[in-house]
Amino acid sequence: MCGIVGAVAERNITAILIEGLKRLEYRGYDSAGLAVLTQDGELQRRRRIGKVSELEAAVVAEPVAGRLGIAHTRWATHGAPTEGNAHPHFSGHEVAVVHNGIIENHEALREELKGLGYVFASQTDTEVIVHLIHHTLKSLPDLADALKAAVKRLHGAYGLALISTHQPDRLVAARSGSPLVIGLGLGENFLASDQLALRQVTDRFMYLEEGDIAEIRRDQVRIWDQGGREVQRETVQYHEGAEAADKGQYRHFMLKEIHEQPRVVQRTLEGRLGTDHVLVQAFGPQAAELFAKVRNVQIVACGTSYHAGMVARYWLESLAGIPCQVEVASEFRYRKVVVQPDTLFVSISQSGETADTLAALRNAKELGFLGSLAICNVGISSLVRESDLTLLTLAGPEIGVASTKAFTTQLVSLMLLTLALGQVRGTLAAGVEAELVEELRRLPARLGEALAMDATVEKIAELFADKHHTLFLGRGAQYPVAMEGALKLKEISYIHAEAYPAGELKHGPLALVDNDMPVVTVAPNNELLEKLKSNLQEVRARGGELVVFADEQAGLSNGEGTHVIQVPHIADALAPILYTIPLQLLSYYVAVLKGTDVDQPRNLAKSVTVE
Ligand code: HGA
Repeated sequence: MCGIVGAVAERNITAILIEGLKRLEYRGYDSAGLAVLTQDGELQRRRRIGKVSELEAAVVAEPVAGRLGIAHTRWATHGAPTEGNAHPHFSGHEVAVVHNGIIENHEALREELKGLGYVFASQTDTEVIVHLIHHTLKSLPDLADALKAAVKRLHGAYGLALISTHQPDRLVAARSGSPLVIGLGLGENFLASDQLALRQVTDRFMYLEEGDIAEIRRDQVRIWDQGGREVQRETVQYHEGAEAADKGQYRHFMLKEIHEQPRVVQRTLEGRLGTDHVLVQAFGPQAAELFAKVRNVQIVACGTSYHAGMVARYWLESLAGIPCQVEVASEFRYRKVVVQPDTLFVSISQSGETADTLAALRNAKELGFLGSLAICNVGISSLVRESDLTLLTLAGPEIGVASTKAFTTQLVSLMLLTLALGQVRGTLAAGVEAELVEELRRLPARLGEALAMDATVEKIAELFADKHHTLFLGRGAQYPVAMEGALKLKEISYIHAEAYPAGELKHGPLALVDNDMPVVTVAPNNELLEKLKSNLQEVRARGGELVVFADEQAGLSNGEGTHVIQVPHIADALAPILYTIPLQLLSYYVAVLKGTDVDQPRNLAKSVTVE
């Protein structure tokens, strides 16, 4: 996905821009470029398709130096990945822009600007921004003023940065739906879409908020909020340990990664939501065309990713009315598969190098699928390179072998896919997309509330420490959540755990229930609640001890042998994401009590690149 870096300093900033882009490479991209204002007051640009190293080589071959500049790694949404479509884009060799996100009304703006005499050099939506600014500068000569006026015309999502030959001492930036952070130096300042890009030059950061406009000079930063009021944003000092390679205040990577979920879910949503709908182009330039033809979905994945796919099946069929099949990759790749016409092949993998999933994708290419989509956490992985479309989960590096934040960001991505397919196919019920987009925006805060259950779950974990077997029950889309809960417990505490759809209990597993076998249940407040309550009675009647994670409005309370832990209320469709959190915490605390190697459980590896 795109990255932005900008700098204003008293030294040459070209190397800083390139180093910043390199640090964002993990996000995946197809081309890179930079624009620098030279000492002669000229805008000079270098762009290359492929890696940042290609861009670097271009700069070595034809050096460019200056004290003000912007740079970008592009992941195409509008227009093919060509050098001409790579950012920065120019208007009149006076203004340059880099942009992350999607301008939804670019066609109308393009026509309007063509009418004003502007000639377009690329197929991108981004180019309308730079001509619009150029035009606005004629009546509002200050770059920040022009940006404030111009963003009112932009619909969609953006994080953008601009420089102009007329105000060579500053860069300006705007954030709406795509993150931006200012890096504060001594007599020099920087901008980036992720603070990771700037850590070689500073450890002090100022995060822009939604709707903010910033003017960044060497010795001054000014910010205006959505309402146009000048505001101060807090300066945050970066401490080593706040990032992936360090556990920081946490005892294990797994606990740290569980607690990162509100932030990474937020990041996975950024730039992908319009006012009341999902931005279909976030899946790639050909997404809308391809999605319009999809009549079936085949999901293939392994382990935790397979459980995410199982949840998506409930969503795709119940919300978008699109038939969906889900299969573990190691089975799919070796059996003779009958492919329904117009089926989209969706693979899900944290690393994008999972051998079975990759092999399944390669087989799928021979089988007549309509196209392929990868949902993946690593932008430069084989799975991403070999799929037609990609949606990256922006979970950041996951170190704990037992997957946590990768799973919840996969779920979020699959909900975006459900809404995008339903939108393009016109199969969503009225109002559903707007309502779920609103709920998705609230999701990071709700996950934060669920994390506040930490201490309660830690206490309940004691019940499991001396047990050898556990059952997990769920119904509907919570059944795969129960499967994921059981997998987590198995993986890190080595307690045997099985998940069943609650209705299956009486068809066999009930025979196992006694007071030595705790039964964990996820019980959101939906139409299946009453049925679930009967299933719980069946367990209690056999002396089984119940641990129930229940909606605060579910009307379930503690009783003998029944431990009810209240979970904040949430829209039913998103409940699988929220209920995952207490189950992750439960397995974590049970493992800690048992003293196992939480982050590197025996016999397991993080990225399963072998068959
Ligand atoms: N829409 C712009 C920027 C794409 C982007 O943000 N990708 O992550 C383009 O296609 O150039």
